Amino acid sequence: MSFDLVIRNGRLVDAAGESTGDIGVSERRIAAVGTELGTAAREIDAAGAYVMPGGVDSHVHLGQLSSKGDMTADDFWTGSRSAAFGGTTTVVPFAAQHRGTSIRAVVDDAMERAAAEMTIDYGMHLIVTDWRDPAPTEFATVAAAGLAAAKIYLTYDRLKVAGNQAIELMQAAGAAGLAVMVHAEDDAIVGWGRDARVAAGRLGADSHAHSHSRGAEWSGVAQAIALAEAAGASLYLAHISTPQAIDLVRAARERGVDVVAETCPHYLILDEAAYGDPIETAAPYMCSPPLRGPAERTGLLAQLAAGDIAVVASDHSPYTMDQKLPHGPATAFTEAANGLPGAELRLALLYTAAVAAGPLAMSDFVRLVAANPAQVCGMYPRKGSLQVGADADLVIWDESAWTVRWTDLHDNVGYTPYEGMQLRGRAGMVVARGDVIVDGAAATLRPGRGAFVPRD
Ligand code: DUC
Ligand code: ZN
Ligand code: ZN
Repeated sequence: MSFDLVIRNGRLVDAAGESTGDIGVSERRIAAVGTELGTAAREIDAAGAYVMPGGVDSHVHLGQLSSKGDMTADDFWTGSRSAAFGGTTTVVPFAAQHRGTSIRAVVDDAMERAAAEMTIDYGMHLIVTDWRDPAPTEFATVAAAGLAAAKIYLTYDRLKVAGNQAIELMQAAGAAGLAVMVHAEDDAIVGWGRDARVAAGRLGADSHAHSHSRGAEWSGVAQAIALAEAAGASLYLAHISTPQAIDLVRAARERGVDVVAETCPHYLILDEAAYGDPIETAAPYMCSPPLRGPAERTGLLAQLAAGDIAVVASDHSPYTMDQKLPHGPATAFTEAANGLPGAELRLALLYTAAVAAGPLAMSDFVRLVAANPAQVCGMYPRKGSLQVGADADLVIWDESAWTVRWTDLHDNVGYTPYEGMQLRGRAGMVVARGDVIVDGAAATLRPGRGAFVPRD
Protein backbone atom coordinates (compact mmCIF):
# COMPACT_ATOMS: atom_id res chain seq x y z
CA MET A 1 0.00 0.00 0.00
CA SER A 2 1.24 3.50 -0.78
CA PHE A 3 0.44 6.47 1.45
CA ASP A 4 0.31 10.24 1.15
CA LEU A 5 2.63 10.56 4.15
CA VAL A 6 4.56 8.12 6.32
CA ILE A 7 6.28 9.04 9.59
CA ARG A 8 8.82 6.31 10.28
CA ASN A 9 10.45 4.80 13.36
CA GLY A 10 8.80 7.11 15.90
CA ARG A 11 8.18 6.40 19.54
CA LEU A 12 4.42 6.33 19.03
CA VAL A 13 2.60 7.44 22.12
CA ASP A 14 -1.03 7.98 22.89
CA ALA A 15 -3.12 7.61 26.02
CA ALA A 16 -3.06 3.82 25.61
CA GLY A 17 0.75 3.61 25.82
CA GLU A 18 3.94 3.57 23.78
CA SER A 19 5.37 1.52 20.92
CA THR A 20 7.94 2.02 18.16
CA GLY A 21 6.85 2.13 14.56
CA ASP A 22 5.45 3.99 11.56
CA ILE A 23 2.24 5.90 10.91
CA GLY A 24 0.80 5.92 7.41
CA VAL A 25 -1.56 8.72 6.35
CA SER A 26 -4.00 8.55 3.47
CA GLU A 27 -6.78 10.98 2.63
CA ARG A 28 -6.07 13.05 5.74
CA ARG A 29 -6.60 10.14 8.16
CA ILE A 30 -4.37 7.66 9.91
CA ALA A 31 -4.54 4.69 7.53
CA ALA A 32 -2.03 2.35 9.17
CA VAL A 33 0.08 2.00 12.31
CA GLY A 34 2.83 -0.62 12.19
CA THR A 35 6.39 -1.33 11.13
CA GLU A 36 7.98 -1.13 7.71
CA LEU A 37 4.91 0.43 6.15
CA GLY A 38 4.93 0.91 2.36
CA THR A 39 6.15 3.96 0.47
CA ALA A 40 4.62 7.43 0.55
CA ALA A 41 4.66 10.65 -1.43
CA ARG A 42 6.35 12.23 1.62
CA GLU A 43 8.39 10.30 4.16
CA ILE A 44 9.61 11.70 7.47
CA ASP A 45 12.14 9.95 9.69
CA ALA A 46 11.21 10.41 13.36
CA ALA A 47 13.74 7.93 14.76
CA GLY A 48 14.16 8.48 18.51
CA ALA A 49 11.41 11.12 18.76
CA TYR A 50 7.97 10.83 20.28
CA VAL A 51 5.12 10.96 17.77
CA MET A 52 1.86 11.84 19.50
CA PRO A 53 -1.66 12.95 18.56
CA GLY A 54 -2.04 16.68 18.02
CA GLY A 55 -3.01 18.56 21.15
CA VAL A 56 -6.65 19.38 21.82
CA ASP A 57 -7.15 22.59 23.80
CA SER A 58 -10.67 22.43 25.16
CA HIS A 59 -10.62 25.92 26.72
CA VAL A 60 -9.49 29.01 24.79
CA HIS A 61 -10.98 32.49 24.47
CA LEU A 62 -10.58 33.84 20.93
CA GLY A 63 -12.44 36.62 19.18
CA GLN A 64 -14.53 36.99 22.34
CA LEU A 65 -15.93 40.11 23.94
CA SER A 66 -15.62 40.03 27.73
CA SER A 67 -18.42 41.16 30.01
CA LYS A 68 -16.40 44.34 30.68
CA GLY A 69 -16.33 45.05 26.94
CA ASP A 70 -12.75 44.01 26.15
CA MET A 71 -12.19 42.14 22.89
CA THR A 72 -9.57 39.40 23.26
CA ALA A 73 -6.23 40.33 21.68
CA ASP A 74 -6.33 37.11 19.64
CA ASP A 75 -9.02 36.42 17.10
CA PHE A 76 -9.68 32.96 15.69
CA TRP A 77 -6.81 33.39 13.19
CA THR A 78 -4.00 34.61 15.47
CA GLY A 79 -5.10 32.38 18.35
CA SER A 80 -5.32 29.24 16.24
CA ARG A 81 -2.00 30.08 14.55
CA SER A 82 -0.34 30.44 17.93
CA ALA A 83 -1.86 27.18 19.22
CA ALA A 84 -0.67 25.35 16.06
CA PHE A 85 2.95 26.39 16.64
CA GLY A 86 2.68 24.88 20.11
CA GLY A 87 1.49 21.47 18.88
CA THR A 88 -2.24 21.93 19.26
CA THR A 89 -4.31 20.89 16.25
CA THR A 90 -7.81 21.40 17.67
CA VAL A 91 -9.07 24.28 19.82
CA VAL A 92 -12.43 24.83 21.42
CA PRO A 93 -13.28 28.53 21.92
CA PHE A 94 -16.54 30.09 23.07
CA ALA A 95 -19.53 31.75 21.52
CA ALA A 96 -20.34 34.14 24.37
CA GLN A 97 -23.88 35.24 25.10
CA HIS A 98 -24.22 38.59 26.83
CA ARG A 99 -27.40 39.41 28.75
CA GLY A 100 -30.26 40.30 26.44
CA THR A 101 -28.69 38.77 23.33
CA SER A 102 -29.91 35.74 21.42
CA ILE A 103 -28.03 32.46 21.88
CA ARG A 104 -28.73 31.60 18.31
CA ALA A 105 -27.31 34.88 17.00
CA VAL A 106 -24.08 34.59 19.03
CA VAL A 107 -23.49 31.02 17.91
CA ASP A 108 -24.15 31.91 14.25
CA ASP A 109 -21.78 34.88 14.50
CA ALA A 110 -18.96 32.94 16.19
CA MET A 111 -19.30 30.01 13.78
CA GLU A 112 -19.13 32.32 10.78
CA ARG A 113 -15.99 34.07 12.02
CA ALA A 114 -14.39 30.77 13.03
CA ALA A 115 -15.00 29.25 9.59
CA ALA A 116 -13.31 32.21 7.93
CA GLU A 117 -10.36 32.54 10.34
CA MET A 118 -9.42 29.25 12.01
CA THR A 119 -6.26 27.60 10.71
CA ILE A 120 -6.70 24.41 12.74
CA ASP A 121 -9.80 22.35 13.47
CA TYR A 122 -12.14 23.55 16.17
CA GLY A 123 -15.22 22.84 18.23
CA MET A 124 -17.35 25.50 19.88
CA HIS A 125 -18.62 25.97 23.43
CA LEU A 126 -21.44 28.33 24.33
CA ILE A 127 -21.35 30.68 27.33
CA VAL A 128 -24.86 31.18 28.67
CA THR A 129 -25.51 34.25 30.82
CA ASP A 130 -29.25 34.75 30.27
CA TRP A 131 -31.55 31.76 30.50
CA ARG A 132 -34.82 33.65 30.09
CA ASP A 133 -37.06 32.95 27.08
CA PRO A 134 -36.28 32.34 24.26
CA ALA A 135 -32.93 30.94 25.43
CA PRO A 136 -34.18 27.41 26.29
CA THR A 137 -35.81 26.97 22.88
CA GLU A 138 -32.82 28.38 21.03
CA PHE A 139 -30.47 26.26 23.10
CA ALA A 140 -32.03 23.02 21.87
CA THR A 141 -31.40 24.09 18.26
CA VAL A 142 -27.81 25.24 18.68
CA ALA A 143 -26.91 22.23 20.83
CA ALA A 144 -28.05 19.92 18.06
CA ALA A 145 -25.56 21.63 15.72
CA GLY A 146 -22.73 19.93 17.64
CA LEU A 147 -21.66 22.37 20.35
CA ALA A 148 -19.04 20.89 22.68
CA ALA A 149 -20.31 22.21 26.05
CA ALA A 150 -22.33 24.99 27.63
CA LYS A 151 -20.41 27.15 30.11
CA ILE A 152 -21.93 29.00 33.03
CA TYR A 153 -20.40 31.22 35.70
CA LEU A 154 -21.38 31.02 39.36
CA THR A 155 -19.88 34.46 39.98
CA TYR A 156 -19.51 37.87 38.20
CA ASP A 157 -22.57 40.14 38.24
CA ARG A 158 -22.91 40.33 34.46
CA LEU A 159 -22.31 36.63 33.86
CA LYS A 160 -23.63 34.48 36.65
CA VAL A 161 -26.47 32.02 36.22
CA ALA A 162 -27.69 30.78 39.57
CA GLY A 163 -30.24 28.60 41.34
CA ASN A 164 -33.17 27.28 39.31
CA GLN A 165 -31.81 28.74 36.09
CA ALA A 166 -28.57 26.83 36.51
CA ILE A 167 -30.39 23.57 37.18
CA GLU A 168 -32.73 24.07 34.20
CA LEU A 169 -29.80 24.82 31.92
CA MET A 170 -27.97 21.77 33.16
CA GLN A 171 -31.03 19.62 32.51
CA ALA A 172 -31.30 21.03 28.98
CA ALA A 173 -27.61 20.34 28.33
CA GLY A 174 -28.00 16.80 29.67
CA ALA A 175 -31.01 16.23 27.40
CA ALA A 176 -28.99 17.50 24.42
CA GLY A 177 -26.03 15.24 25.35
CA LEU A 178 -23.50 17.95 26.07
CA ALA A 179 -21.51 18.69 29.18
CA VAL A 180 -21.88 21.79 31.32
CA MET A 181 -18.64 23.61 31.93
CA VAL A 182 -18.70 25.64 35.14
CA HIS A 183 -16.61 28.54 36.35
CA ALA A 184 -16.92 27.52 39.97
CA GLU A 185 -16.24 30.31 42.43
CA ASP A 186 -18.67 31.28 45.21
CA ASP A 187 -20.23 34.62 44.33
CA ALA A 188 -20.87 35.68 47.93
CA ILE A 189 -17.31 35.01 49.05
CA VAL A 190 -15.78 36.73 46.00
CA GLY A 191 -18.12 39.73 46.28
CA TRP A 192 -17.62 40.11 50.01
CA GLY A 193 -13.84 40.02 49.70
CA ARG A 194 -13.85 42.48 46.79
CA ASP A 195 -16.20 44.98 48.45
CA ALA A 196 -14.26 44.94 51.72
CA ARG A 197 -10.99 45.68 49.90
CA VAL A 198 -12.54 48.44 47.76
CA ALA A 199 -14.07 50.02 50.90
CA ALA A 200 -10.65 49.94 52.56
CA GLY A 201 -9.05 51.57 49.50
CA ARG A 202 -6.84 48.54 48.95
CA LEU A 203 -6.93 48.39 45.18
CA GLY A 204 -3.78 46.39 44.36
CA ALA A 205 -3.50 43.00 42.67
CA ASP A 206 -3.25 41.28 46.09
CA SER A 207 -6.91 42.21 46.62
CA HIS A 208 -7.83 40.23 43.50
CA ALA A 209 -6.24 37.12 45.01
CA HIS A 210 -7.79 37.87 48.40
CA SER A 211 -11.34 38.02 47.00
CA HIS A 212 -10.95 35.02 44.68
CA SER A 213 -9.85 32.96 47.67
CA ARG A 214 -9.19 29.26 47.89
CA GLY A 215 -12.42 28.93 49.89
CA ALA A 216 -14.37 30.64 47.10
CA GLU A 217 -13.23 27.86 44.76
CA TRP A 218 -14.02 25.05 47.22
CA SER A 219 -17.52 26.41 47.82
CA GLY A 220 -18.11 27.01 44.09
CA VAL A 221 -17.01 23.50 43.21
CA ALA A 222 -19.24 21.98 45.90
CA GLN A 223 -22.18 24.01 44.53
CA ALA A 224 -21.49 23.03 40.93
CA ILE A 225 -21.31 19.36 41.83
CA ALA A 226 -24.56 19.55 43.80
CA LEU A 227 -26.33 21.35 40.94
CA ALA A 228 -25.11 18.86 38.33
CA GLU A 229 -26.03 15.95 40.56
CA ALA A 230 -29.56 17.34 40.97
CA ALA A 231 -29.90 17.93 37.24
CA GLY A 232 -28.29 14.65 36.15
CA ALA A 233 -25.82 16.61 34.01
CA SER A 234 -22.24 15.88 32.94
CA LEU A 235 -20.06 18.45 34.65
CA TYR A 236 -16.76 19.83 33.35
CA LEU A 237 -15.10 22.01 36.01
CA ALA A 238 -12.92 24.64 34.35
CA HIS A 239 -9.56 25.96 35.58
CA ILE A 240 -9.29 24.31 38.99
CA SER A 241 -6.48 25.82 41.03
CA THR A 242 -6.52 23.92 44.35
CA PRO A 243 -6.03 20.25 45.29
CA GLN A 244 -8.84 20.52 47.84
CA ALA A 245 -11.30 21.21 45.01
CA ILE A 246 -10.00 18.13 43.19
CA ASP A 247 -10.60 16.11 46.37
CA LEU A 248 -14.27 17.16 46.14
CA VAL A 249 -14.32 16.02 42.51
CA ARG A 250 -12.84 12.64 43.37
CA ALA A 251 -15.38 12.10 46.16
CA ALA A 252 -18.23 13.01 43.79
CA ARG A 253 -16.92 10.65 41.11
CA GLU A 254 -16.69 7.87 43.68
CA ARG A 255 -20.40 8.25 44.40
CA GLY A 256 -21.25 8.17 40.70
CA VAL A 257 -21.45 11.84 39.70
CA ASP A 258 -20.41 12.45 36.10
CA VAL A 259 -17.77 15.13 36.70
CA VAL A 260 -14.31 15.85 35.33
CA ALA A 261 -11.84 18.55 36.28
CA GLU A 262 -9.51 20.73 34.27
CA THR A 263 -6.44 22.58 35.45
CA CYS A 264 -4.10 24.86 33.48
CA PRO A 265 -0.31 25.15 33.19
CA HIS A 266 -0.24 28.49 35.02
CA TYR A 267 -1.55 26.83 38.19
CA LEU A 268 1.28 24.29 37.97
CA ILE A 269 4.11 26.76 37.35
CA LEU A 270 3.45 30.38 38.38
CA ASP A 271 3.12 31.72 41.93
CA GLU A 272 0.78 34.07 43.76
CA ALA A 273 3.79 36.05 44.99
CA ALA A 274 3.38 37.97 41.70
CA TYR A 275 0.37 39.77 43.28
CA GLY A 276 2.61 41.40 45.88
CA ASP A 277 4.04 43.63 43.14
CA PRO A 278 2.56 46.95 41.97
CA ILE A 279 -0.30 46.40 39.56
CA GLU A 280 1.79 47.34 36.47
CA THR A 281 4.02 44.33 37.20
CA ALA A 282 1.32 42.05 38.58
CA ALA A 283 -1.28 42.59 35.83
CA PRO A 284 0.08 39.96 33.38
CA TYR A 285 -0.49 37.35 36.12
CA MET A 286 -4.05 38.35 37.04
CA CYS A 287 -6.51 35.60 36.25
CA SER A 288 -9.54 33.96 37.86
CA PRO A 289 -9.09 31.83 39.81
CA PRO A 290 -5.78 33.46 40.72
CA LEU A 291 -2.38 31.81 40.93
CA ARG A 292 -1.76 29.94 44.18
CA GLY A 293 1.28 28.76 46.19
CA PRO A 294 3.78 25.89 46.24
CA ALA A 295 1.50 23.58 48.26
CA GLU A 296 -1.19 23.81 45.58
CA ARG A 297 1.30 23.16 42.78
CA THR A 298 2.68 20.07 44.51
CA GLY A 299 -0.83 18.79 45.24
CA LEU A 300 -2.11 19.34 41.71
CA LEU A 301 0.93 17.57 40.21
CA ALA A 302 0.30 14.54 42.41
CA GLN A 303 -3.39 14.57 41.39
CA LEU A 304 -2.41 14.74 37.70
CA ALA A 305 -0.27 11.65 38.20
CA ALA A 306 -3.04 9.89 40.12
CA GLY A 307 -5.54 10.49 37.31
CA ASP A 308 -7.81 12.72 39.41
CA ILE A 309 -7.55 15.61 36.93
CA ALA A 310 -8.80 14.82 33.44
CA VAL A 311 -7.69 17.78 31.34
CA VAL A 312 -4.90 20.35 31.12
CA ALA A 313 -6.25 23.19 28.97
CA SER A 314 -4.68 26.60 28.45
CA ASP A 315 -7.63 28.87 29.34
CA HIS A 316 -5.91 31.16 26.81
CA SER A 317 -7.42 34.56 27.73
CA PRO A 318 -5.35 37.04 25.75
CA TYR A 319 -5.47 40.70 26.73
CA THR A 320 -2.92 43.37 25.89
CA MET A 321 -1.20 45.42 28.59
CA ASP A 322 -3.45 48.35 27.64
CA GLN A 323 -6.48 46.21 28.41
CA LYS A 324 -4.88 44.93 31.61
CA LEU A 325 -4.07 48.47 32.75
CA PRO A 326 -6.77 50.81 31.38
CA HIS A 327 -5.63 53.51 33.84
CA GLY A 328 -1.94 52.64 33.91
CA PRO A 329 -0.52 52.38 37.42
CA ALA A 330 -3.77 53.85 38.80
CA THR A 331 -5.76 50.79 37.60
CA ALA A 332 -7.70 49.11 40.41
CA PHE A 333 -7.79 45.31 40.69
CA THR A 334 -11.47 45.43 39.73
CA GLU A 335 -10.64 47.15 36.42
CA ALA A 336 -7.85 44.93 35.05
CA ALA A 337 -8.75 42.47 32.28
CA ASN A 338 -8.51 38.98 33.68
CA GLY A 339 -6.69 36.03 32.16
CA LEU A 340 -3.38 34.71 30.89
CA PRO A 341 -2.29 33.82 27.37
CA GLY A 342 -0.99 30.25 27.13
CA ALA A 343 -2.25 28.25 24.12
CA GLU A 344 1.14 28.13 22.35
CA LEU A 345 3.08 27.13 25.46
CA ARG A 346 0.56 24.68 26.96
CA LEU A 347 2.30 21.48 25.88
CA ALA A 348 5.82 22.70 26.60
CA LEU A 349 4.86 24.03 30.04
CA LEU A 350 3.17 20.80 31.10
CA TYR A 351 5.96 18.68 29.67
CA THR A 352 8.56 20.75 31.54
CA ALA A 353 6.75 20.76 34.87
CA ALA A 354 5.21 17.32 34.91
CA VAL A 355 7.12 15.01 32.54
CA ALA A 356 10.75 16.21 32.26
CA ALA A 357 10.92 17.16 35.95
CA GLY A 358 7.84 15.45 37.30
CA PRO A 359 5.82 12.32 37.86
CA LEU A 360 3.98 11.91 34.52
CA ALA A 361 4.70 9.32 31.85
CA MET A 362 4.48 10.48 28.25
CA SER A 363 1.19 8.59 27.83
CA ASP A 364 -0.25 10.53 30.82
CA PHE A 365 0.83 13.74 29.10
CA VAL A 366 -1.01 12.76 25.91
CA ARG A 367 -4.08 11.76 27.92
CA LEU A 368 -4.16 15.21 29.59
CA VAL A 369 -3.46 17.43 26.58
CA ALA A 370 -5.17 15.47 23.81
CA ALA A 371 -7.21 12.33 24.54
CA ASN A 372 -9.28 13.52 27.50
CA PRO A 373 -10.00 17.02 26.16
CA ALA A 374 -11.19 15.35 22.96
CA GLN A 375 -13.33 12.94 24.96
CA VAL A 376 -14.94 15.71 27.02
CA CYS A 377 -15.81 17.58 23.80
CA GLY A 378 -17.23 14.48 22.08
CA MET A 379 -14.38 14.32 19.53
CA TYR A 380 -12.58 11.15 20.63
CA PRO A 381 -11.14 9.03 18.94
CA ARG A 382 -11.34 11.19 15.82
CA LYS A 383 -9.17 13.68 17.74
CA GLY A 384 -6.63 12.88 20.47
CA SER A 385 -5.73 9.34 19.37
CA LEU A 386 -3.39 7.45 17.04
CA GLN A 387 -6.07 4.94 16.07
CA VAL A 388 -6.52 3.92 12.45
CA GLY A 389 -9.34 6.07 11.09
CA ALA A 390 -8.53 9.07 13.32
CA ASP A 391 -7.78 12.42 11.71
CA ALA A 392 -4.07 12.60 10.86
CA ASP A 393 -3.26 15.23 13.51
CA LEU A 394 0.26 14.45 14.70
CA VAL A 395 3.09 16.07 16.58
CA ILE A 396 6.74 15.06 16.45
CA TRP A 397 8.00 16.10 19.87
CA ASP A 398 11.42 17.71 20.24
CA GLU A 399 12.71 17.14 23.79
CA SER A 400 15.45 19.78 23.76
CA ALA A 401 15.67 22.75 26.13
CA TRP A 402 14.80 26.29 25.02
CA THR A 403 14.09 29.73 26.42
CA VAL A 404 10.74 31.49 26.06
CA ARG A 405 10.76 34.87 24.30
CA TRP A 406 7.47 36.50 23.39
CA THR A 407 9.06 37.67 20.14
CA ASP A 408 9.32 34.01 19.09
CA LEU A 409 5.63 33.31 19.83
CA HIS A 410 2.77 33.81 17.39
CA ASP A 411 -0.04 35.36 19.43
CA ASN A 412 -1.14 38.96 19.36
CA VAL A 413 -0.78 39.75 23.05
CA GLY A 414 2.55 41.63 23.21
CA TYR A 415 4.05 39.79 26.21
CA THR A 416 4.15 36.39 27.84
CA PRO A 417 3.99 35.70 31.59
CA TYR A 418 6.71 33.08 30.95
CA GLU A 419 9.30 35.44 29.42
CA GLY A 420 12.86 34.12 29.93
CA MET A 421 11.75 30.78 31.37
CA GLN A 422 13.80 27.74 30.40
CA LEU A 423 11.52 25.00 29.09
CA ARG A 424 12.09 21.42 28.01
CA GLY A 425 10.27 20.11 24.93
CA ARG A 426 8.33 21.68 22.11
CA ALA A 427 6.50 20.67 18.96
CA GLY A 428 9.17 20.07 16.31
CA MET A 429 6.73 19.22 13.53
CA VAL A 430 2.94 19.52 13.45
CA VAL A 431 0.68 17.66 11.03
CA ALA A 432 -2.98 18.64 10.85
CA ARG A 433 -5.34 16.39 8.86
CA GLY A 434 -2.37 15.19 6.83
CA ASP A 435 -0.82 18.60 6.10
CA VAL A 436 2.58 19.47 7.59
CA ILE A 437 1.53 22.84 8.98
CA VAL A 438 4.54 23.56 11.21
CA ASP A 439 8.12 22.42 10.67
CA GLY A 440 10.39 24.08 13.24
CA ALA A 441 10.07 27.82 12.77
CA ALA A 442 8.45 27.44 9.32
CA ALA A 443 4.74 27.11 8.81
CA THR A 444 2.09 26.67 6.14
CA LEU A 445 -0.90 28.22 7.78
CA ARG A 446 -3.77 30.23 6.40
CA PRO A 447 -7.03 31.51 7.79
CA GLY A 448 -9.93 29.24 6.93
CA ARG A 449 -8.05 25.93 6.60
CA GLY A 450 -9.53 24.62 9.87
CA ALA A 451 -12.79 22.66 9.92
CA PHE A 452 -15.54 22.52 12.53
CA VAL A 453 -15.58 19.28 14.51
CA PRO A 454 -19.05 18.76 15.95
CA ARG A 455 -19.63 16.88 19.17
CA ASP A 456 -20.20 13.27 18.17
N1 DUC B 1 -12.80 32.56 33.35
C1 DUC B 1 -12.23 31.91 32.36
O1 DUC B 1 -12.64 30.81 32.03
N2 DUC B 1 -11.19 32.45 31.73
C2 DUC B 1 -10.65 33.69 32.05
C3 DUC B 1 -11.28 34.41 33.14
C4 DUC B 1 -12.42 33.75 33.76
O2 DUC B 1 -13.02 34.28 34.68
ZN1 ZN C 1 -13.96 30.76 33.94
ZN1 ZN D 1 -11.61 30.62 30.37
